[in-house]
Amino acid sequence: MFSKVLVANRGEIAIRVMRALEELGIGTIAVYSEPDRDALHVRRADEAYLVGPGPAAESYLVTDKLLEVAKEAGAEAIHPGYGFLAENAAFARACDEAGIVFVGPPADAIDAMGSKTRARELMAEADVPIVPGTTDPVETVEDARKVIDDTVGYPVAIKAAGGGGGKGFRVAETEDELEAAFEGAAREGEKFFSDATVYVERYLPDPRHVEVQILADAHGNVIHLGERDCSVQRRHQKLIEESPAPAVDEELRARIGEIGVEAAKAVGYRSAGTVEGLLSDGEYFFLEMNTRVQVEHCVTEMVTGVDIVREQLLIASGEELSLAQDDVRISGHAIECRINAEDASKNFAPAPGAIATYDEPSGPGVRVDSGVEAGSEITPLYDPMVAKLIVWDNDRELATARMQRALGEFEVGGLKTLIPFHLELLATDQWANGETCRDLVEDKKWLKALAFPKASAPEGSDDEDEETVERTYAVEVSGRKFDVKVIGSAFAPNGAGGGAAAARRPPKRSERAAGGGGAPGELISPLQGTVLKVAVEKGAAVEEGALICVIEAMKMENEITAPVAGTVNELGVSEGAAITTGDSIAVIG
Ligand code: MV4
Repeated sequence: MFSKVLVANRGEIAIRVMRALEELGIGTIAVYSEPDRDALHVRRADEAYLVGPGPAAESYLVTDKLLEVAKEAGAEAIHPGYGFLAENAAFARACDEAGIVFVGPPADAIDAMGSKTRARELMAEADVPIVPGTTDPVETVEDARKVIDDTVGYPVAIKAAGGGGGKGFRVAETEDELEAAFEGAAREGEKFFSDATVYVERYLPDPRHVEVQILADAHGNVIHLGERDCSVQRRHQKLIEESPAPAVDEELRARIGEIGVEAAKAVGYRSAGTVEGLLSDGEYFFLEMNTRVQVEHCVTEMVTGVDIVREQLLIASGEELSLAQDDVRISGHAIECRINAEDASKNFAPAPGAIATYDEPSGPGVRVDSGVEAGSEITPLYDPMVAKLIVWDNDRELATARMQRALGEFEVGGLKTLIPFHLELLATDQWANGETCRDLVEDKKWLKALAFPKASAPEGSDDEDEETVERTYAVEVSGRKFDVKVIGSAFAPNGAGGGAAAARRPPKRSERAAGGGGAPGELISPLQGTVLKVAVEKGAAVEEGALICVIEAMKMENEITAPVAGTVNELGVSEGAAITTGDSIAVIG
Protein backbone atom coordinates (compact mmCIF):
# COMPACT_ATOMS: atom_id res chain seq x y z
CA MET A 1 0.00 0.00 0.00
CA PHE A 2 1.05 3.61 -0.55
CA SER A 3 2.54 5.58 2.31
CA LYS A 4 1.58 9.03 0.94
CA VAL A 5 -1.01 10.12 -1.61
CA LEU A 6 -1.48 13.56 -3.16
CA VAL A 7 -5.09 14.69 -3.49
CA ALA A 8 -5.32 16.86 -6.62
CA ASN A 9 -8.62 18.48 -5.77
CA ARG A 10 -10.41 20.78 -3.34
CA GLY A 11 -13.67 21.01 -1.40
CA GLU A 12 -15.76 18.08 -0.26
CA ILE A 13 -14.20 15.48 -2.54
CA ALA A 14 -10.68 16.30 -1.34
CA ILE A 15 -11.86 15.73 2.22
CA ARG A 16 -13.76 12.57 1.24
CA VAL A 17 -10.57 11.13 -0.26
CA MET A 18 -8.49 12.16 2.76
CA ARG A 19 -10.92 10.36 5.08
CA ALA A 20 -10.34 7.14 3.17
CA LEU A 21 -6.57 7.71 3.18
CA GLU A 22 -6.51 8.34 6.94
CA GLU A 23 -8.42 5.12 7.63
CA LEU A 24 -5.88 3.21 5.54
CA GLY A 25 -3.03 4.84 7.48
CA ILE A 26 -1.80 6.72 4.39
CA GLY A 27 -0.29 10.21 4.62
CA THR A 28 -2.31 12.99 2.96
CA ILE A 29 -0.92 15.74 0.76
CA ALA A 30 -3.13 18.64 -0.24
CA VAL A 31 -2.61 21.17 -3.00
CA TYR A 32 -4.29 24.56 -3.03
CA SER A 33 -4.75 27.75 -4.98
CA GLU A 34 -4.18 31.17 -3.42
CA PRO A 35 -7.84 31.83 -2.49
CA ASP A 36 -8.01 28.32 -0.92
CA ARG A 37 -5.13 29.01 1.47
CA ASP A 38 -7.36 28.63 4.55
CA ALA A 39 -9.68 25.97 3.14
CA LEU A 40 -10.62 22.93 5.21
CA HIS A 41 -8.95 20.46 2.85
CA VAL A 42 -5.68 22.34 3.32
CA ARG A 43 -5.85 22.36 7.10
CA ARG A 44 -6.84 18.73 7.24
CA ALA A 45 -3.95 17.35 5.20
CA ASP A 46 -0.64 16.27 6.71
CA GLU A 47 1.14 18.53 4.21
CA ALA A 48 -0.13 21.19 1.83
CA TYR A 49 1.45 22.89 -1.19
CA LEU A 50 0.49 26.04 -3.05
CA VAL A 51 0.09 25.34 -6.76
CA GLY A 52 -0.92 28.75 -8.13
CA PRO A 53 -3.48 31.54 -8.31
CA GLY A 54 -7.27 31.19 -8.21
CA PRO A 55 -8.18 30.17 -11.76
CA ALA A 56 -8.08 26.36 -11.94
CA ALA A 57 -6.23 26.54 -15.27
CA GLU A 58 -3.34 28.17 -13.38
CA SER A 59 -3.43 25.92 -10.31
CA TYR A 60 -5.49 22.72 -9.90
CA LEU A 61 -5.12 21.89 -13.59
CA VAL A 62 -1.37 22.40 -14.02
CA THR A 63 0.00 18.90 -14.59
CA ASP A 64 3.69 19.80 -14.26
CA LYS A 65 3.17 21.63 -11.01
CA LEU A 66 1.16 18.75 -9.51
CA LEU A 67 3.78 16.19 -10.53
CA GLU A 68 6.54 18.40 -9.15
CA VAL A 69 4.72 18.62 -5.79
CA ALA A 70 4.07 14.87 -5.78
CA LYS A 71 7.80 14.21 -6.27
CA GLU A 72 8.91 16.78 -3.75
CA ALA A 73 6.50 15.46 -1.11
CA GLY A 74 7.25 11.81 -1.85
CA ALA A 75 3.73 10.84 -2.94
CA GLU A 76 3.49 7.46 -4.67
CA ALA A 77 0.04 8.18 -6.08
CA ILE A 78 -2.32 11.01 -7.04
CA HIS A 79 -6.07 10.86 -6.46
CA PRO A 80 -7.79 13.35 -8.81
CA GLY A 81 -11.26 13.33 -7.16
CA TYR A 82 -13.91 14.32 -9.73
CA GLY A 83 -13.82 17.22 -12.17
CA PHE A 84 -10.47 18.94 -12.81
CA LEU A 85 -8.07 16.22 -14.07
CA ALA A 86 -10.10 13.11 -13.19
CA GLU A 87 -11.01 12.27 -16.79
CA ASN A 88 -7.96 13.69 -18.47
CA ALA A 89 -6.12 10.86 -20.26
CA ALA A 90 -3.06 13.05 -20.86
CA PHE A 91 -2.76 13.63 -17.13
CA ALA A 92 -3.11 9.90 -16.40
CA ARG A 93 -0.32 9.24 -18.93
CA ALA A 94 1.87 11.98 -17.47
CA CYS A 95 1.51 10.32 -14.05
CA ASP A 96 2.47 6.93 -15.53
CA GLU A 97 5.54 8.45 -17.18
CA ALA A 98 6.57 10.15 -13.94
CA GLY A 99 6.31 6.84 -12.09
CA ILE A 100 3.37 8.03 -10.00
CA VAL A 101 0.20 5.94 -9.74
CA PHE A 102 -2.92 7.66 -11.09
CA VAL A 103 -5.79 6.55 -8.83
CA GLY A 104 -8.24 5.92 -11.65
CA PRO A 105 -8.64 3.93 -14.84
CA PRO A 106 -5.98 3.27 -17.50
CA ALA A 107 -5.51 6.27 -19.82
CA ASP A 108 -6.70 4.17 -22.77
CA ALA A 109 -10.03 3.47 -21.03
CA ILE A 110 -10.48 7.22 -20.40
CA ASP A 111 -9.82 7.88 -24.09
CA ALA A 112 -12.14 5.12 -25.28
CA MET A 113 -15.04 6.42 -23.19
CA GLY A 114 -14.16 10.08 -23.77
CA SER A 115 -15.13 9.87 -27.40
CA LYS A 116 -18.87 9.23 -27.29
CA THR A 117 -18.95 7.90 -30.86
CA ARG A 118 -16.04 5.53 -30.19
CA ALA A 119 -17.72 4.42 -26.96
CA ARG A 120 -20.99 3.73 -28.79
CA GLU A 121 -19.14 1.72 -31.41
CA LEU A 122 -17.30 -0.35 -28.78
CA MET A 123 -20.53 -0.95 -26.85
CA ALA A 124 -22.39 -2.02 -29.97
CA GLU A 125 -19.56 -4.50 -30.72
CA ALA A 126 -19.81 -5.85 -27.17
CA ASP A 127 -23.60 -6.29 -27.49
CA VAL A 128 -24.27 -3.55 -24.95
CA PRO A 129 -27.57 -1.89 -25.95
CA ILE A 130 -27.07 1.73 -27.06
CA VAL A 131 -29.72 4.38 -27.78
CA PRO A 132 -30.66 3.86 -31.46
CA GLY A 133 -28.80 6.27 -33.75
CA THR A 134 -25.39 6.67 -35.36
CA THR A 135 -22.08 5.33 -34.10
CA ASP A 136 -20.19 7.28 -36.76
CA PRO A 137 -19.90 11.06 -36.65
CA VAL A 138 -22.41 12.92 -38.82
CA GLU A 139 -20.55 15.51 -40.90
CA THR A 140 -23.19 17.94 -42.12
CA VAL A 141 -26.81 18.95 -41.51
CA GLU A 142 -27.66 17.31 -44.84
CA ASP A 143 -26.11 14.03 -43.72
CA ALA A 144 -28.04 14.29 -40.46
CA ARG A 145 -31.30 14.94 -42.32
CA LYS A 146 -30.72 11.89 -44.45
CA VAL A 147 -29.82 9.47 -41.64
CA ILE A 148 -32.80 10.71 -39.60
CA ASP A 149 -35.17 10.30 -42.54
CA ASP A 150 -33.77 6.86 -43.40
CA THR A 151 -33.41 5.30 -39.96
CA VAL A 152 -33.61 7.29 -36.73
CA GLY A 153 -36.81 9.36 -37.14
CA TYR A 154 -37.90 12.42 -35.12
CA PRO A 155 -37.59 13.60 -32.42
CA VAL A 156 -33.78 13.36 -32.34
CA ALA A 157 -30.99 14.25 -29.94
CA ILE A 158 -27.89 15.81 -31.52
CA LYS A 159 -24.87 15.28 -29.29
CA ALA A 160 -21.25 16.39 -29.43
CA ALA A 161 -18.84 13.44 -29.82
CA GLY A 162 -16.48 14.97 -27.28
CA GLY A 163 -19.37 15.81 -24.97
CA GLY A 164 -20.94 14.10 -22.05
CA GLY A 165 -23.00 15.13 -19.06
CA GLY A 166 -25.27 17.10 -21.36
CA LYS A 167 -22.61 19.39 -22.81
CA GLY A 168 -23.23 19.82 -26.51
CA PHE A 169 -26.68 18.23 -26.33
CA ARG A 170 -29.57 19.55 -28.44
CA VAL A 171 -33.00 18.24 -29.32
CA ALA A 172 -34.84 18.63 -32.62
CA GLU A 173 -38.52 17.75 -32.34
CA THR A 174 -38.98 18.18 -36.11
CA GLU A 175 -36.93 18.82 -39.22
CA ASP A 176 -37.50 22.58 -38.75
CA GLU A 177 -35.39 22.51 -35.62
CA LEU A 178 -32.63 20.30 -37.00
CA GLU A 179 -30.28 22.96 -38.33
CA ALA A 180 -30.25 25.00 -35.11
CA ALA A 181 -29.83 21.85 -33.00
CA PHE A 182 -26.98 20.60 -35.18
CA GLU A 183 -25.19 23.95 -35.09
CA GLY A 184 -25.71 24.40 -31.37
CA ALA A 185 -24.30 20.96 -30.53
CA ALA A 186 -21.35 21.44 -32.91
CA ARG A 187 -20.58 24.90 -31.55
CA GLU A 188 -20.63 23.72 -27.95
CA GLY A 189 -18.50 20.69 -28.86
CA GLU A 190 -15.93 22.93 -30.56
CA LYS A 191 -15.90 25.32 -27.66
CA PHE A 192 -15.48 22.88 -24.81
CA PHE A 193 -13.79 19.88 -26.39
CA SER A 194 -12.17 21.48 -29.47
CA ASP A 195 -14.19 18.99 -31.47
CA ALA A 196 -17.23 20.05 -33.50
CA THR A 197 -18.07 16.43 -34.39
CA VAL A 198 -21.65 15.42 -33.58
CA TYR A 199 -23.74 12.26 -33.76
CA VAL A 200 -27.43 11.51 -33.75
CA GLU A 201 -29.58 9.53 -31.32
CA ARG A 202 -33.31 8.91 -31.18
CA TYR A 203 -34.70 11.29 -28.55
CA LEU A 204 -36.44 9.26 -25.86
CA PRO A 205 -39.32 11.16 -24.22
CA ASP A 206 -39.11 11.46 -20.41
CA PRO A 207 -36.64 8.65 -19.79
CA ARG A 208 -35.13 7.99 -16.38
CA HIS A 209 -31.42 8.52 -15.79
CA VAL A 210 -30.27 5.26 -14.26
CA GLU A 211 -26.58 4.54 -13.77
CA VAL A 212 -24.67 1.61 -12.33
CA GLN A 213 -21.63 1.73 -10.08
CA ILE A 214 -18.75 -0.45 -11.24
CA LEU A 215 -15.61 -1.63 -9.45
CA ALA A 216 -12.89 -3.38 -11.44
CA ASP A 217 -9.48 -4.51 -10.18
CA ALA A 218 -6.23 -5.39 -11.94
CA HIS A 219 -6.91 -9.13 -11.48
CA GLY A 220 -9.86 -9.33 -13.86
CA ASN A 221 -12.59 -8.97 -11.22
CA VAL A 222 -15.40 -6.65 -12.32
CA ILE A 223 -18.47 -6.17 -10.14
CA HIS A 224 -21.39 -3.76 -9.87
CA LEU A 225 -22.87 -2.21 -6.75
CA GLY A 226 -26.38 -1.73 -8.08
CA GLU A 227 -27.89 1.35 -9.62
CA ARG A 228 -28.65 4.98 -8.82
CA ASP A 229 -31.51 7.03 -10.18
CA CYS A 230 -30.45 10.59 -11.01
CA SER A 231 -33.50 11.74 -12.96
CA VAL A 232 -33.98 14.96 -11.00
CA GLN A 233 -31.64 17.25 -12.88
CA ARG A 234 -31.63 20.76 -14.19
CA ARG A 235 -29.61 21.83 -17.23
CA HIS A 236 -27.91 18.43 -16.93
CA GLN A 237 -26.81 19.13 -13.38
CA LYS A 238 -27.98 16.38 -11.10
CA LEU A 239 -29.82 17.72 -8.07
CA ILE A 240 -31.10 14.63 -6.26
CA GLU A 241 -29.83 11.06 -6.54
CA GLU A 242 -31.09 7.89 -4.92
CA SER A 243 -30.39 4.20 -4.64
CA PRO A 244 -32.03 1.83 -5.36
CA ALA A 245 -33.88 3.34 -8.32
CA PRO A 246 -37.66 3.44 -7.75
CA ALA A 247 -38.35 2.05 -11.24
CA VAL A 248 -35.94 -0.89 -11.03
CA ASP A 249 -36.79 -4.35 -9.68
CA GLU A 250 -34.49 -7.29 -8.90
CA GLU A 251 -34.57 -8.64 -12.43
CA LEU A 252 -33.90 -5.29 -14.10
CA ARG A 253 -31.16 -4.58 -11.54
CA ALA A 254 -29.38 -7.76 -12.52
CA ARG A 255 -29.73 -6.90 -16.22
CA ILE A 256 -28.49 -3.30 -15.81
CA GLY A 257 -25.67 -4.56 -13.63
CA GLU A 258 -24.57 -7.04 -16.29
CA ILE A 259 -24.71 -4.33 -18.96
CA GLY A 260 -22.49 -2.15 -16.77
CA VAL A 261 -20.00 -4.95 -16.18
CA GLU A 262 -19.87 -5.78 -19.91
CA ALA A 263 -19.35 -2.12 -20.79
CA ALA A 264 -16.44 -1.86 -18.34
CA LYS A 265 -14.84 -5.07 -19.60
CA ALA A 266 -15.10 -3.88 -23.22
CA VAL A 267 -12.65 -1.03 -22.52
CA GLY A 268 -10.35 -2.89 -20.13
CA TYR A 269 -11.61 -0.81 -17.24
CA ARG A 270 -9.93 -0.70 -13.83
CA SER A 271 -10.89 1.39 -10.74
CA ALA A 272 -14.32 2.75 -9.80
CA GLY A 273 -16.50 3.97 -12.64
CA THR A 274 -20.10 4.58 -13.58
CA VAL A 275 -22.03 3.38 -16.58
CA GLU A 276 -24.80 5.89 -17.26
CA GLY A 277 -27.92 4.88 -19.12
CA LEU A 278 -31.48 5.79 -19.97
CA LEU A 279 -34.42 3.70 -18.84
CA SER A 280 -37.46 4.12 -21.05
CA ASP A 281 -40.50 1.81 -21.05
CA GLY A 282 -38.53 -0.91 -19.28
CA GLU A 283 -35.78 -0.78 -21.90
CA TYR A 284 -32.26 0.16 -20.81
CA PHE A 285 -29.73 1.89 -23.08
CA PHE A 286 -26.07 2.73 -22.53
CA LEU A 287 -25.49 6.50 -22.60
CA GLU A 288 -21.87 7.04 -21.55
CA MET A 289 -19.35 5.97 -18.97
CA ASN A 290 -17.96 8.33 -16.35
CA THR A 291 -14.42 7.17 -15.74
CA ARG A 292 -14.11 8.62 -12.23
CA VAL A 293 -15.66 8.54 -8.78
CA GLN A 294 -18.84 10.60 -9.02
CA VAL A 295 -20.45 13.16 -6.74
CA GLU A 296 -23.33 10.77 -6.06
CA HIS A 297 -21.22 7.71 -5.16
CA CYS A 298 -22.33 8.18 -1.53
CA VAL A 299 -25.86 6.82 -1.98
CA THR A 300 -24.38 3.54 -3.20
CA GLU A 301 -22.04 3.48 -0.21
CA MET A 302 -25.02 3.88 2.11
CA VAL A 303 -27.05 0.98 0.68
CA THR A 304 -24.14 -1.42 0.13
CA GLY A 305 -21.80 -0.54 3.00
CA VAL A 306 -18.91 -0.51 0.52
CA ASP A 307 -16.41 2.34 0.79
CA ILE A 308 -15.95 3.11 -2.91
CA VAL A 309 -12.99 5.45 -2.46
CA ARG A 310 -11.19 2.90 -0.27
CA GLU A 311 -11.76 0.27 -2.98
CA GLN A 312 -10.34 2.69 -5.55
CA LEU A 313 -7.19 3.06 -3.48
CA LEU A 314 -6.85 -0.68 -2.90
CA ILE A 315 -7.30 -1.34 -6.62
CA ALA A 316 -4.71 1.33 -7.52
CA SER A 317 -2.19 -0.31 -5.19
CA GLY A 318 -2.70 -3.62 -6.99
CA GLU A 319 -4.88 -5.40 -4.46
CA GLU A 320 -7.92 -7.49 -5.26
CA LEU A 321 -11.43 -6.18 -4.69
CA SER A 322 -12.46 -6.80 -1.10
CA LEU A 323 -15.74 -8.38 -2.17
CA ALA A 324 -17.24 -10.50 -4.96
CA GLN A 325 -20.52 -9.92 -6.80
CA ASP A 326 -22.29 -12.42 -4.56
CA ASP A 327 -21.24 -10.47 -1.47
CA VAL A 328 -23.02 -7.31 -2.63
CA ARG A 329 -26.24 -6.70 -0.70
CA ILE A 330 -28.51 -3.71 -1.27
CA SER A 331 -30.13 -2.72 1.99
CA GLY A 332 -32.70 0.04 2.57
CA HIS A 333 -32.80 3.28 0.62
CA ALA A 334 -30.48 6.28 0.35
CA ILE A 335 -31.11 9.78 -1.04
CA GLU A 336 -28.62 12.57 -1.72
CA CYS A 337 -29.52 16.25 -2.09
CA ARG A 338 -26.90 18.59 -3.52
CA ILE A 339 -26.81 21.74 -1.44
CA ASN A 340 -25.59 24.22 -4.04
CA ALA A 341 -25.22 27.96 -3.59
CA GLU A 342 -27.86 28.60 -6.24
CA ASP A 343 -31.18 30.39 -6.43
CA ALA A 344 -33.77 27.99 -7.83
CA SER A 345 -36.28 30.82 -8.23
CA LYS A 346 -33.87 32.59 -10.58
CA ASN A 347 -33.28 29.81 -13.04
CA PHE A 348 -30.78 28.17 -10.67
CA ALA A 349 -28.44 31.13 -11.01
CA PRO A 350 -25.21 30.64 -9.05
CA ALA A 351 -25.33 32.60 -5.78
CA PRO A 352 -21.73 32.71 -4.58
CA GLY A 353 -20.78 34.53 -1.41
CA ALA A 354 -19.53 34.15 2.13
CA ILE A 355 -21.04 31.59 4.48
CA ALA A 356 -21.95 33.59 7.61
CA THR A 357 -23.15 30.72 9.78
CA TYR A 358 -23.00 27.00 9.18
CA ASP A 359 -24.66 24.19 11.11
CA GLU A 360 -24.85 20.68 9.69
CA PRO A 361 -27.64 18.20 10.43
CA SER A 362 -26.86 14.95 12.24
CA GLY A 363 -28.67 12.13 13.97
CA PRO A 364 -29.60 8.64 12.76
CA GLY A 365 -29.00 7.82 9.11
CA VAL A 366 -27.57 11.22 8.21
CA ARG A 367 -24.29 11.87 6.40
CA VAL A 368 -22.93 15.24 5.31
CA ASP A 369 -19.98 15.47 2.92
CA SER A 370 -18.77 19.03 2.73
CA GLY A 371 -15.62 21.09 2.53
CA VAL A 372 -16.79 24.33 4.12
CA GLU A 373 -17.39 25.92 7.50
CA ALA A 374 -18.68 29.24 8.80
CA GLY A 375 -16.55 31.96 7.21
CA SER A 376 -15.82 29.96 4.04
CA GLU A 377 -16.38 31.64 0.73
CA ILE A 378 -18.21 30.02 -2.18
CA THR A 379 -16.29 31.64 -5.01
CA PRO A 380 -17.41 31.94 -8.62
CA LEU A 381 -14.03 30.41 -9.54
CA TYR A 382 -15.14 26.89 -8.67
CA ASP A 383 -18.19 24.64 -8.39
CA PRO A 384 -20.95 26.25 -6.26
CA MET A 385 -21.58 23.13 -4.17
CA VAL A 386 -21.68 23.82 -0.43
CA ALA A 387 -22.33 20.28 0.72
CA LYS A 388 -23.96 16.96 -0.07
CA LEU A 389 -26.62 15.77 2.32
CA ILE A 390 -27.14 12.03 2.23
CA VAL A 391 -29.62 10.04 4.28
CA TRP A 392 -30.37 6.36 4.70
CA ASP A 393 -33.48 4.61 6.00
CA ASN A 394 -35.29 1.34 5.50
CA ASP A 395 -37.36 2.40 2.52
CA ARG A 396 -37.92 5.35 0.18
CA GLU A 397 -40.76 6.88 2.13
CA LEU A 398 -38.86 6.77 5.42
CA ALA A 399 -35.71 8.07 3.74
CA THR A 400 -37.72 10.98 2.31
CA ALA A 401 -39.04 11.92 5.75
CA ARG A 402 -35.54 11.67 7.16
CA MET A 403 -34.19 13.91 4.38
CA GLN A 404 -36.89 16.49 5.11
CA ARG A 405 -35.98 16.41 8.79
CA ALA A 406 -32.26 16.76 8.02
CA LEU A 407 -32.82 19.59 5.50
CA GLY A 408 -34.73 21.38 8.24
CA GLU A 409 -31.74 21.05 10.56
CA PHE A 410 -29.28 22.33 7.98
CA GLU A 411 -28.47 26.00 8.49
CA VAL A 412 -26.40 27.86 5.94
CA GLY A 413 -26.57 31.53 6.84
CA GLY A 414 -25.79 34.45 4.57
CA LEU A 415 -26.11 32.47 1.36
CA LYS A 416 -28.92 31.32 -0.90
CA THR A 417 -28.87 27.56 -1.31
CA LEU A 418 -31.05 24.82 -2.78
CA ILE A 419 -32.35 23.77 0.66
CA PRO A 420 -35.80 25.39 0.10
CA PHE A 421 -35.99 23.82 -3.37
CA HIS A 422 -35.28 20.35 -2.00
CA LEU A 423 -37.85 20.75 0.80
CA GLU A 424 -40.53 21.77 -1.70
CA LEU A 425 -39.68 19.09 -4.21
CA LEU A 426 -39.63 16.25 -1.67
CA ALA A 427 -43.11 17.32 -0.50
CA THR A 428 -44.71 16.86 -3.94
CA ASP A 429 -46.84 13.94 -5.15
CA GLN A 430 -44.51 13.60 -8.13
CA TRP A 431 -41.60 12.76 -5.83
CA ALA A 432 -43.73 10.48 -3.66
CA ASN A 433 -44.81 8.61 -6.80
CA GLY A 434 -41.23 8.19 -7.93
CA GLU A 435 -41.67 10.31 -11.06
CA THR A 436 -38.79 12.06 -12.86
CA CYS A 437 -40.11 15.50 -11.72
CA ARG A 438 -38.99 17.05 -15.01
CA ASP A 439 -42.25 18.99 -15.25
CA LEU A 440 -41.52 20.54 -11.85
CA VAL A 441 -37.87 21.55 -12.32
CA GLU A 442 -38.81 23.19 -15.60
CA ASP A 443 -41.95 24.85 -14.26
CA LYS A 444 -41.11 28.56 -14.07
CA LYS A 445 -44.12 29.37 -11.89
CA TRP A 446 -43.38 26.62 -9.40
CA LEU A 447 -39.73 27.70 -9.22
CA LYS A 448 -40.60 31.35 -8.84
CA ALA A 449 -42.65 30.53 -5.75
CA LEU A 450 -39.35 29.44 -4.19
CA ALA A 451 -38.06 33.01 -4.27
CA PHE A 452 -36.15 34.01 -1.19
CA PRO A 453 -38.02 36.49 1.00
CA LYS A 454 -37.23 40.10 0.35
CA ALA A 455 -37.48 42.60 3.14
CA SER A 456 -39.22 45.86 2.33
CA ALA A 457 -36.61 48.58 2.07
CA PRO A 458 -35.98 50.66 5.17
CA GLU A 459 -37.74 54.00 5.02
CA GLY A 460 -35.97 56.75 3.16
CA SER A 461 -33.81 54.22 1.41
CA ASP A 462 -33.95 53.30 -2.22
CA ASP A 463 -31.67 50.41 -1.52
CA GLU A 464 -34.29 47.98 -2.77
CA ASP A 465 -31.72 45.71 -4.28
CA GLU A 466 -30.00 44.80 -1.05
CA GLU A 467 -29.68 41.05 -0.70
CA THR A 468 -31.76 39.67 2.15
CA VAL A 469 -31.84 36.44 4.10
CA GLU A 470 -34.11 34.93 6.65
CA ARG A 471 -32.86 34.07 10.13
CA THR A 472 -34.60 32.63 13.13
CA TYR A 473 -34.00 33.98 16.62
CA ALA A 474 -35.28 32.67 19.93
CA VAL A 475 -37.03 35.14 22.22
CA GLU A 476 -38.48 34.46 25.64
CA VAL A 477 -41.76 36.08 26.65
CA SER A 478 -43.02 35.43 30.19
CA GLY A 479 -40.92 32.28 30.43
CA ARG A 480 -42.15 30.81 27.15
CA LYS A 481 -39.84 30.50 24.20
CA PHE A 482 -40.87 31.76 20.78
CA ASP A 483 -38.97 31.50 17.50
CA VAL A 484 -38.98 34.78 15.67
CA LYS A 485 -38.14 34.97 12.01
CA VAL A 486 -36.14 38.06 11.10
CA ILE A 487 -35.74 38.99 7.48
CA GLY A 488 -32.88 41.36 6.93
CA SER A 489 -29.67 42.16 5.19
CA ALA A 490 -27.46 39.22 4.37
CA PHE A 491 -24.51 41.40 5.21
CA ALA A 492 -25.53 42.48 8.69
CA PRO A 493 -25.43 39.06 10.35
CA ASN A 494 -26.30 40.46 13.74
CA GLY A 495 -29.47 41.94 12.41
CA ALA A 496 -28.40 45.24 13.87
CA GLY A 497 -28.32 46.95 10.50
CA GLY A 498 -26.03 49.93 10.52
CA GLY A 499 -23.69 48.88 13.32
CA ALA A 500 -20.06 49.57 12.63
CA ALA A 501 -19.44 45.91 11.95
CA ALA A 502 -22.29 45.53 9.51
CA ALA A 503 -20.59 45.32 6.17
CA ARG A 504 -22.09 47.58 3.54
CA ARG A 505 -21.82 46.80 -0.04
CA PRO A 506 -23.19 48.32 -3.21
CA PRO A 507 -26.60 47.02 -4.23
CA LYS A 508 -26.50 44.17 -6.66
CA ARG A 509 -28.26 44.41 -9.96
CA SER A 510 -28.65 40.66 -9.91
CA GLU A 511 -31.62 41.08 -7.61
CA ARG A 512 -33.54 42.54 -10.52
CA ALA A 513 -33.25 39.39 -12.57
CA ALA A 514 -36.23 37.16 -13.32
CA GLY A 515 -39.27 38.57 -11.72
CA GLY A 516 -37.92 41.71 -10.12
CA GLY A 517 -38.52 45.22 -11.60
CA GLY A 518 -37.82 45.98 -15.23
CA ALA A 519 -40.09 47.60 -17.79
CA PRO A 520 -43.15 45.65 -18.96
CA GLY A 521 -42.08 43.09 -21.55
CA GLU A 522 -38.46 43.55 -20.57
CA LEU A 523 -36.38 40.42 -20.78
CA ILE A 524 -33.74 40.49 -18.05
CA SER A 525 -30.68 38.26 -18.10
CA PRO A 526 -30.92 35.57 -15.41
CA LEU A 527 -27.24 34.78 -15.94
CA GLN A 528 -23.78 36.18 -16.07
CA GLY A 529 -21.76 35.13 -19.08
CA THR A 530 -21.01 35.84 -22.71
CA VAL A 531 -23.49 36.37 -25.53
CA LEU A 532 -22.64 33.69 -28.10
CA LYS A 533 -25.36 34.37 -30.58
CA VAL A 534 -28.15 36.88 -31.14
CA ALA A 535 -31.03 35.32 -33.06
CA VAL A 536 -33.21 38.39 -33.66
CA GLU A 537 -32.89 41.96 -34.86
CA LYS A 538 -34.42 45.06 -33.38
CA GLY A 539 -37.91 45.49 -34.81
CA ALA A 540 -38.43 41.81 -35.51
CA ALA A 541 -41.72 40.12 -34.70
CA VAL A 542 -41.30 37.08 -32.45
CA GLU A 543 -43.53 34.25 -31.29
CA GLU A 544 -43.68 33.27 -27.64
CA GLY A 545 -40.76 30.90 -26.97
CA ALA A 546 -38.74 32.12 -29.98
CA LEU A 547 -34.96 32.13 -29.53
CA ILE A 548 -33.67 35.61 -28.68
CA CYS A 549 -30.05 34.86 -27.87
CA VAL A 550 -27.65 32.24 -26.53
CA ILE A 551 -25.66 33.05 -23.39
CA GLU A 552 -22.73 30.96 -22.32
CA ALA A 553 -22.44 30.74 -18.56
CA MET A 554 -20.75 28.24 -16.27
CA LYS A 555 -19.49 26.41 -19.38
CA MET A 556 -23.05 25.79 -20.61
CA GLU A 557 -24.99 27.37 -23.43
CA ASN A 558 -28.32 28.79 -22.33
CA GLU A 559 -31.03 29.65 -24.81
CA ILE A 560 -32.94 32.77 -23.86
CA THR A 561 -36.41 32.74 -25.38
CA ALA A 562 -39.20 35.29 -25.74
CA PRO A 563 -41.56 35.15 -22.73
CA VAL A 564 -44.36 36.65 -24.86
CA ALA A 565 -45.13 37.17 -28.54
CA GLY A 566 -44.58 40.69 -29.88
CA THR A 567 -42.10 43.06 -31.46
CA VAL A 568 -38.52 43.42 -30.31
CA ASN A 569 -38.58 47.14 -29.47
CA GLU A 570 -35.23 47.23 -27.71
CA LEU A 571 -32.28 44.89 -28.06
CA GLY A 572 -29.52 45.21 -25.49
CA VAL A 573 -27.25 42.34 -26.51
CA SER A 574 -24.60 41.85 -29.14
CA GLU A 575 -22.62 38.79 -30.09
CA GLY A 576 -19.41 38.32 -28.17
CA ALA A 577 -20.32 40.83 -25.47
CA ALA A 578 -20.20 40.10 -21.76
CA ILE A 579 -23.53 40.12 -19.94
CA THR A 580 -24.36 40.33 -16.25
CA THR A 581 -27.30 39.06 -14.24
CA GLY A 582 -29.96 41.77 -14.31
CA ASP A 583 -28.89 43.29 -17.64
CA SER A 584 -31.63 44.01 -20.12
CA ILE A 585 -31.62 41.60 -23.06
CA ALA A 586 -34.63 42.92 -24.94
CA VAL A 587 -37.95 44.70 -24.56
CA ILE A 588 -40.74 42.88 -26.33
CA GLY A 589 -44.04 44.69 -26.78
C1 MV4 B 1 -31.05 11.91 -23.75
C2 MV4 B 1 -32.42 12.13 -23.47
C3 MV4 B 1 -33.34 11.61 -24.35
N1 MV4 B 1 -32.93 10.94 -25.46
N2 MV4 B 1 -30.70 11.23 -24.87
C4 MV4 B 1 -27.98 13.39 -21.56
C5 MV4 B 1 -27.15 13.90 -20.48
C6 MV4 B 1 -27.93 13.70 -19.25
N3 MV4 B 1 -27.61 14.68 -18.29
C7 MV4 B 1 -29.38 13.78 -19.71
N4 MV4 B 1 -29.34 13.41 -21.05
C8 MV4 B 1 -30.40 13.03 -21.79
N5 MV4 B 1 -30.08 12.35 -22.93
C9 MV4 B 1 -31.62 10.77 -25.69
N6 MV4 B 1 -31.24 10.11 -26.78
C10 MV4 B 1 -32.76 12.85 -22.31
C11 MV4 B 1 -31.75 13.31 -21.48
C12 MV4 B 1 -32.20 14.04 -20.32
C13 MV4 B 1 -32.62 13.39 -19.14
C14 MV4 B 1 -32.60 12.00 -19.02
C15 MV4 B 1 -33.04 11.38 -17.87
C16 MV4 B 1 -33.49 12.13 -16.80
C17 MV4 B 1 -33.51 13.50 -16.88
C18 MV4 B 1 -33.06 14.15 -18.05
C19 MV4 B 1 -33.09 15.55 -18.13
C20 MV4 B 1 -32.66 16.16 -19.27
C21 MV4 B 1 -32.22 15.41 -20.36
